Amino acid sequence: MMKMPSIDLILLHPPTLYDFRKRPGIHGPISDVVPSTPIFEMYPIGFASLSEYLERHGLKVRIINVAMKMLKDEQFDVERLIRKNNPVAFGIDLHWMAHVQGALALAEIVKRFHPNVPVILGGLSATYYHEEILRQYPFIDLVLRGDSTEKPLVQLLQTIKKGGDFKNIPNLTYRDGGNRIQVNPLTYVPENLDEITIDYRHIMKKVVRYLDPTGYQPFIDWYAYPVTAVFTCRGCIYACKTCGGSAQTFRTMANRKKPAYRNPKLLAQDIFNISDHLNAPVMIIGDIFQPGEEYGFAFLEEMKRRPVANHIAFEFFVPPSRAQLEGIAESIPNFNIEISPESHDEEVRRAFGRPYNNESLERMLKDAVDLGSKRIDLFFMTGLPKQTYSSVLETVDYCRSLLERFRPYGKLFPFISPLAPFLDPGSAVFEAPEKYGYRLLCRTVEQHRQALLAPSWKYILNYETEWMNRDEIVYSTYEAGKRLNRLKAEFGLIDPKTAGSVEIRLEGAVGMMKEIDRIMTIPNAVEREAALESLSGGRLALQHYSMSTICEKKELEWPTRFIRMNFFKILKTLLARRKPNVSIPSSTASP
Ligand code: B12
Ligand code: SF4
Repeated sequence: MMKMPSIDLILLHPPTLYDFRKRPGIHGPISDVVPSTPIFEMYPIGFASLSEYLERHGLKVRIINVAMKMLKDEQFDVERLIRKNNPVAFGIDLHWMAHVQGALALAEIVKRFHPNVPVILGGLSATYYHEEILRQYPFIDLVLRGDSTEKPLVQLLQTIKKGGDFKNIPNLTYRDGGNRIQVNPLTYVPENLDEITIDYRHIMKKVVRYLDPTGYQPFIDWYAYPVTAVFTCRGCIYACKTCGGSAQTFRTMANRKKPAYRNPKLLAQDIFNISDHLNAPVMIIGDIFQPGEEYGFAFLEEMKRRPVANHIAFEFFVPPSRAQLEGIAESIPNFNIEISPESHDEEVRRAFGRPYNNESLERMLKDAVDLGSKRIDLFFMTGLPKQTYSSVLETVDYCRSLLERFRPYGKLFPFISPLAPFLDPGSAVFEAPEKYGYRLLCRTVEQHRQALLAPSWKYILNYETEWMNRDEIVYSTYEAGKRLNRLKAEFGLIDPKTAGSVEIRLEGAVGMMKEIDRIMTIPNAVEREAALESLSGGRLALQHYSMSTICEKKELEWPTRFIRMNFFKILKTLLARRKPNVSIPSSTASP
């Protein structure tokens, strides 16, 4: 008799490049300002809401972060993992385009061992390329589109289990009996996020159920630095030109006409739940004032009722007013700020789509310092419209002027990183590159997949601009990184030892990139491959030069308490039965 699967859905998170443990390559500083390594081992936060929602609707779900398992254990056998698991369906994220090679490779393995088990792809990039994916890759059966797939996924799994027609499942693209691609309308687009929850208590329970802390681990250092995130929204009102999550992109790609927000009281409750269990920082994703001041202040009022000791990090899309910052300071004892001016040059910033000038940015910095922000992170980028090599370096000069001005504060951290590896599919620039001065080097899924096999991030980049070619984007990034690193040491933001090790790695990376450039000019492919294989220091050196080359990962960490987990409370939660945090707490009526 055939054994019934005990799990309905296994969600797999792939590495960017499946063979990263074998293929030499410098993936570069593409992940230096996010917690992941360049294989982007962080799974989409939506895995957590999918798992919670599906389980609440009677389905059994397991998350396996394959990228993390491969990263942690050089010998980890992916094929064995896939072979021994036999769920009703496998789900793989192709959310970030950077995972295209890894996601397809993993799907192929799944299909090889389980030809009759449906393979579902989801995420923003899968949404953008849904038809092309089903046309080109027979090992993918289904693509579930949109920024919100919780409800359609329940329907899909129930249909797979009980049998039935796929044609009534919203957001689904599939092959019919005649092998024709059917695209169901993308009609499931929730207007708010009150039914959807990211609940870390749920994840803790699953870790115990499957005895698999690595499979659920969000990024490599998470257990040492268990930073968490809460979500205000899906979608965005802004129109940054290279962003695949802009208002315009979500409209055309995900049929979202306006962002969906989470009720501010539920948002506060999400933070309280985290704070009960973890003493680490919480990042609020999405500017709390994006939905309007009323939303931001309603959230802050709620937070004021129960001040939490955790460091709370706010990201702002435009500089908040003094009154807004005062509201934060009154409600959150330890607040941190993140903002991305992208460039010091107002013309570049405007061309990118950020609607504010340096005066308002600096006014905000001053207010935040006055009001006791524990730390302020400024993010700048290379590869922007109208940005030249010298403009990139002038950004570092601007950082110097800010550091001088706020020297006594000592907690202003500038970062610079490249727009890499890919220009976001579906972004305004991706759709009309010439209009914005860009030259797109990859357009199809296959082109991106092949690009990821290149030996250095210079050759992976899917674009260049009228103002900088790939060489200039790459080497201006390293040069700016070097100068910024020195600046941080000079202003005491990092110790000389850290600065020294970053500089050594950076110089090594540049040397290795140049060596790869030389090898790439060898016309004979076999000789070229052989030369790449024999690069000095081999694969390990290449890995080494891909990590923390323009800044040290630790520089990103917000302050945290020494004991980061409340083990007693965690144990209590694991033993308790729990109601999900999806309806508005009764003690707090709507705003
Ligand atoms: C928050 C955020 C982050 C957080 C990540 C949080 C997380 N773990 O998810 C941080 C800051 C770490 C981050 C990093 C990166 N990000 Co980001 N990020 C965002 C942002 C601002 C919001 C994302 C969001 O709202 N997600 C909510 C929804 C849409 O996704 P979700 O809940 O996770 O998943 C739902 C669906 O996507 C779908 N789904 C997802 N996976 C699957 C799988 C299956 C099987 C199914 C059925 C469904 C499904 O269902 C889920 C639930 O309904 C967006 C911009 C935006 N406005 O959207 C950019 C965005 C997603 N990021 C982007 C990029 C490029 C990156 C980086 C590659 C940048 C870099 N070079 O460092 C890294 C990758 C990091 C990694 N994987 O390790 C691009 C992606 C473009 C593209 N198509 O490739 C975006 C669109 C815009 C941007 N440029 O920032 N990011
Ligand atoms: S980069 Fe701009 S458009 Fe994209 S999510 Fe951030 S604010 Fe919105």
